[in-house]
Amino acid sequence: MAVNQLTKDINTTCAYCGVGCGISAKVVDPELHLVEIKGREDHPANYGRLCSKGSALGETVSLDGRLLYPKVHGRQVVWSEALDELVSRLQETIEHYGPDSVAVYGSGQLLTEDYYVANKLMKGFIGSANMDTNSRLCMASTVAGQKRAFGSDTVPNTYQDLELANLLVLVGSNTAWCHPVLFQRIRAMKEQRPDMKVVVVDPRRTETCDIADLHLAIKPGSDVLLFNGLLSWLTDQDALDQTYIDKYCQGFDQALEAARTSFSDMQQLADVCGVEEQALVQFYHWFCKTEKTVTAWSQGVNQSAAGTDKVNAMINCHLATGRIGTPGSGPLSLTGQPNAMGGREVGGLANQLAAHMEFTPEDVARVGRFWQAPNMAKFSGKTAVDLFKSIDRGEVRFVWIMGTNPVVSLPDSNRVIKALKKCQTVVVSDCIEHTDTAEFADILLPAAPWSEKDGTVTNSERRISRQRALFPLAGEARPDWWIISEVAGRLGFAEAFNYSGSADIFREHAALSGYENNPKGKIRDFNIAPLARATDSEYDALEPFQWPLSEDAVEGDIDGSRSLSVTKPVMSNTESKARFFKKGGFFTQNGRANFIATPVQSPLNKPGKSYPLLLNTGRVRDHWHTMTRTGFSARLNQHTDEPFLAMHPDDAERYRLSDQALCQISSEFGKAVVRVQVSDAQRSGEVFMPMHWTRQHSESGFSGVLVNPVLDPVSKQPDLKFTPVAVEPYQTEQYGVLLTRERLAIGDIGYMTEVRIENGFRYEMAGRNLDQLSLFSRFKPYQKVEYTDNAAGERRVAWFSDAELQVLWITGQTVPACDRQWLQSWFCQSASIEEAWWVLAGNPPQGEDAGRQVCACFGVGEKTICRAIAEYGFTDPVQVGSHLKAGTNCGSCIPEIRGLIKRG
Ligand SMILES: Nc1nc2c(c(=O)[nH]1)N[C@H]1C(S)=C(S)[C@@H](COP(=O)(O)OP(=O)(O)OC[C@H]3O[C@@H](n4cnc5c(=O)[nH]c(N)nc54)[C@H](O)[C@@H]3O)O[C@H]1N2
Ligand SMILES: Nc1nc2c(c(=O)[nH]1)N[C@H]1C(S)=C(S)[C@@H](COP(=O)(O)OP(=O)(O)OC[C@H]3O[C@@H](n4cnc5c(=O)[nH]c(N)nc54)[C@H](O)[C@@H]3O)O[C@H]1N2
Ligand code: SF4
Ligand SMILES: [Mo]
Repeated sequence: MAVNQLTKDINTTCAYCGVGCGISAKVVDPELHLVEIKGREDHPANYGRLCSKGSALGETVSLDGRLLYPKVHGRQVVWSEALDELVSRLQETIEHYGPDSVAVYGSGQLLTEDYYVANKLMKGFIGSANMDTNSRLCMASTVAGQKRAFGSDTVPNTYQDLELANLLVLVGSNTAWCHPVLFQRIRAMKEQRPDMKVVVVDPRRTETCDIADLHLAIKPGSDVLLFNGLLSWLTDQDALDQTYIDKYCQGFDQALEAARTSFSDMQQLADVCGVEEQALVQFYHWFCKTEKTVTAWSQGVNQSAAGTDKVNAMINCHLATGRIGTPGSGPLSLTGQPNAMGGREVGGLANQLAAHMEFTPEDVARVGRFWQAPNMAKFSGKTAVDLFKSIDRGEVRFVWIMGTNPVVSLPDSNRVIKALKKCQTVVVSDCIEHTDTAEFADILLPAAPWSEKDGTVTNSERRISRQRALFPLAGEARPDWWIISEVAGRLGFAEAFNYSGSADIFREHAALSGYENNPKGKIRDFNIAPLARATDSEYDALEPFQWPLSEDAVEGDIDGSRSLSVTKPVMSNTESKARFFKKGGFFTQNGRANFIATPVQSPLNKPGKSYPLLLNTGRVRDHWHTMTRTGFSARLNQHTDEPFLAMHPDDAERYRLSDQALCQISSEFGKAVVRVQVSDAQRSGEVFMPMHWTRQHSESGFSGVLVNPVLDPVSKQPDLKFTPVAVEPYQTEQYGVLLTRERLAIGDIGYMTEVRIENGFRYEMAGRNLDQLSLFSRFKPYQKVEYTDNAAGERRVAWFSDAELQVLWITGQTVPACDRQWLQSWFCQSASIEEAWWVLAGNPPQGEDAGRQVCACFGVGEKTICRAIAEYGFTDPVQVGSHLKAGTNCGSCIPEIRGLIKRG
């Protein structure tokens, strides 16, 4: 692998979300893994912008926590031993129980090249389609919905359309926090064109509502009805594009019939959706009148028992108005993971073959011919949730988990744990040594992380970008494609997996995309065939480009330019033209789009007497999934430092809970303990919990144990946003906050969350006899200063070495009300024991208290911002920025600053 030289700017792509921002990285010190990260000015996804997570990538590339050597049953081994063990177990399982007794569970965080090889091995050579991915939890409903409507999994529009639209409808998407750079682009455009309208459809009032002209806080799950109502309204208002419908579509009447019968009148529709009739009419009116309308969506749509129908109900409205694939209008799914789209292109889902092909006899034969595969799988395999159920039932006996942490991210985690405990062979490829899933691995393989691997990823607008290594491979870490190819070689398929590098794999992937894909056969949307000729150096120099790139594409299938220069395709493939379906050209049998009838189904699992509240789960601004990266950055830990349950003030009162108290949440599936966040951004009766915390950081604070494994019947995507739960106060005796310089294993004490801070860790704890925990004995070598207030039941202890505070322990019968940010700053300065009383006071002298961090880039706290607002009477985040710098770099915190201004 080519390792890029010191001081040279390396163009790569962000490791996080599906926006796919271009990064320009400069390695400052390869030994210390120091790198400077900047947004790439000429990357069409971000034009130089980055969000708080992207900007902090440099803080997550150290060797801290890394898995650097293969392990078999916890014992470090050399690669050949690990691979031989893996292969002999795999062969034995297949021999005894057949190919369907083994499975691979992959991830939208693998690079396209890794993904391609894994899929080829399973579906072409092992002969089972039991290869699914965490995209099943993420994008499966969109894939299914687009296939039903367009005949293919095609995203018709581009990011530019978000800026060109006069009406932007954001459905089930917290864009401000989850696709922050797109949010910045939208906000910038809205500031330029104040007439542009933004409608947010989300049961919660999220930070995204900061730019909303209208927020429809609908009842969870009522999106299908909302868009059925819209289709009916568009028809009544004569707002249909009859020519588009007649010429390019089919099934309109059935879809309209289903839409009309799903409600009786506007009032009833508004009631069921849980919004004011007037607000509903406003939304419908804007949609009717605005030619340039984009509907963009994410997990509030996909992760639902009606996810596929939600997708189709929205697409129906775009087809009916002919608003698709034109500048500023169309449906646009915002994908989550950096390479969710690349995974779809190589067929990572169990019901897909490679290069957007299906399990039809023709496609199976075609892919088999191309791969010269001896054992083509002929039918779809097991999908994520069912796959783990099959493991639990003993049907699947060998599972290889790559780049995902299913113990945390799948619903009903307790069942996943039970399944993994039972499974005969669990192989885990990961970059991090300790994850909740790796705990169950028989064989643990060190994969190369973002900063050490080379390949390509595809973002939400079909743009393929190169990811490039910044550092050499650390320890014995290897790229995933290499690991998989070594296994394939040992299984006897060396010839078909004889890759010299990622360029080799990419060429094969590109060739398959164009294989028998021409006007004489059935045309497929995904085509990058010209890149099959790219040389290694052309691949190395590849600039971001949008697919399709085809030499013999057919008129009408896309509306774009076909000229191509492999090294500079971005320059020639003009962005504004890279759209699908303006003039039909759908990938169905007869080329017409399908309207899909979407009758409203009632949920299987509703809140009731035992579990009266509805649990919604999702993301916070500065954490990524199961925290295997963001958990290592002190800066990113400060914005939301503990898992929480957000609830409406009425519910808090009803269940005797106050802000910051601990509560116990239970569902039919499990229990969790987290802190209460009282918030009128929640609808009453609904609570929200972040998905990020795991047993590595919070024994009791993880949501996967609670979430029900209810699936969408079409896409098999789990409904991660709709679980009935009950809450009650968490009864305990003592609370404590512990600051240490070393990481400690606290164990299960009731409630514990670990927060990474500058030069150390903070532990928030609750339980019994906390003072007697054995871990305190390790601080004996230090000098101790102690203060006890028996009346208040409080104890404060500080341990010092010569010139530093080493440990601080504050405990009491209530949550210690000390200023955590300020206390943590003592770890960043020298301190002598004479200063102990300052520290033990727990709070800074008046006026210095910064409060919870809001701006991650410049470390500006909430209280500092509030003081400036009060003192100077600021009315706009720009004024706050010019005074404190807060919000002037990545801008991710601007909605929160505006919220603080509003609060006064
Ligand atoms: N900061 C951060 N950004 C990320 C990620 C991350 O972990 N952290 N992960 C990335 C990934 S993989 C993904 S998939 C995306 C996800 O991006 P988003 O989908 O934007 O994020 P979520 O928080 O999962 O859910 C979005 C919203 O759906 C709402 N919702 C819940 N139920 C319903 C409903 O019935 N209808 C409607 N209309 N809305 C509903 C929730 O209240 C929530 O605000 O984010 C990506 N970006
Ligand atoms: N309750 C609830 N659950 C959810 C969601 C929700 O909204 N609510 N959202 C769902 C969604 S949309 C998603 S996308 C999933 C995400 O859930 P997961 O995929 O389980 O979460 P990650 O933390 O991203 O896990 C990625 C793992 O791969 C490792 N890794 C990173 N890069 C590489 C690599 O190149 N190779 C290998 N081999 N390993 C690598 C990381 O260290 C990490 O352990 O969670 C889903 N689960
Ligand atoms: S929006 Fe932020 S997290 Fe997403 S790709 Fe861009 S910089 Fe990375
Ligand atoms: Mo996702």
